[in-house]
Amino acid sequence: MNPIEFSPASESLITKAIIAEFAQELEHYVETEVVIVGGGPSGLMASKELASRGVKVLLIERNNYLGGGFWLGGFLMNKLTVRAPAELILDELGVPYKEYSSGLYVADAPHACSRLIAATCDAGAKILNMVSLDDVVLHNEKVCGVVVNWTAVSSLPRGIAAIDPVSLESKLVIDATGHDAAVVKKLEERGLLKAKGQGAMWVEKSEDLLVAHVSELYPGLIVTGMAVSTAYGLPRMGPTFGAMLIAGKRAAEIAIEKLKR
Ligand code: 48H
Repeated sequence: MNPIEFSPASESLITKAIIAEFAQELEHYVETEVVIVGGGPSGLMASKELASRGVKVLLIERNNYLGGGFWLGGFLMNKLTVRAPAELILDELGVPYKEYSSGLYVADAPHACSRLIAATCDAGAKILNMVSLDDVVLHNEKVCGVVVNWTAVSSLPRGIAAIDPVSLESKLVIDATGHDAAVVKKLEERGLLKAKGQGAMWVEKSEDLLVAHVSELYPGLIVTGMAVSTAYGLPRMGPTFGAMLIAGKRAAEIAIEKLKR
């Protein structure tokens, strides 16, 4: 085998490449059309749909990895399920699956999750990981952006890291933070709305209800994924993900309608 010779580069050149590209991109995304908070299945799906339709979208994720609960099916077992008609989204993403029983499909969670992440990046959505929601920007009773900090900073006690966050402006914000409904909670803390809290398990009812409730919960704030259950008090569905994928698409459709007005 011929020896492989990498092109020359100094240590400082590598550092400069990272700083220059990151700073330029961040500056560009300080004002966007849509900020999506949470990179689980619903947030990724919403980001992919919006970006593929030419919307300027920024996805914020507090972890270093994307995917949220989509890497595992449930109970630490990495097979995920979707119920019809959500297998059509697996088709769109090119995820192989098996029909376990009529209308119930099983796929490898790592395969499905990595395909969804790749599709989101390919569509042109920009991602800020290791960044946590700190607050919302509110102008005249409308959500106009998010206040964020590095997750490493927000996880430290204020006595050690009293470092102010920064703001990112957007026409719309989508809360895709799962059970936490972190953006919704910021409005609740101020008495602007009241989240009902997630209901108990009832698979048969849960997914249809969740998709039907994806909506603009407060001016400028759309909720999707499990945040919808928390906001509206809907039953949970356990480890089945069809509603997350379809709710992400639905959130993107609502956002596009709002952006047109
Ligand atoms: C930045 C944040 C913050 C924050 C959270 O939990 P997720 O996978 O959310 P969904 O709604 O897309 O999917 C829910 C699904 O995974 C699930 O849990 C189901 C179907 N449960 C049913 C049941 O009955 O239990 O992803 C949310 C993402 C995660 O990656 C978080 O790290 C991120 O949001 N996140 N990012 N700032 N404050 N809070």
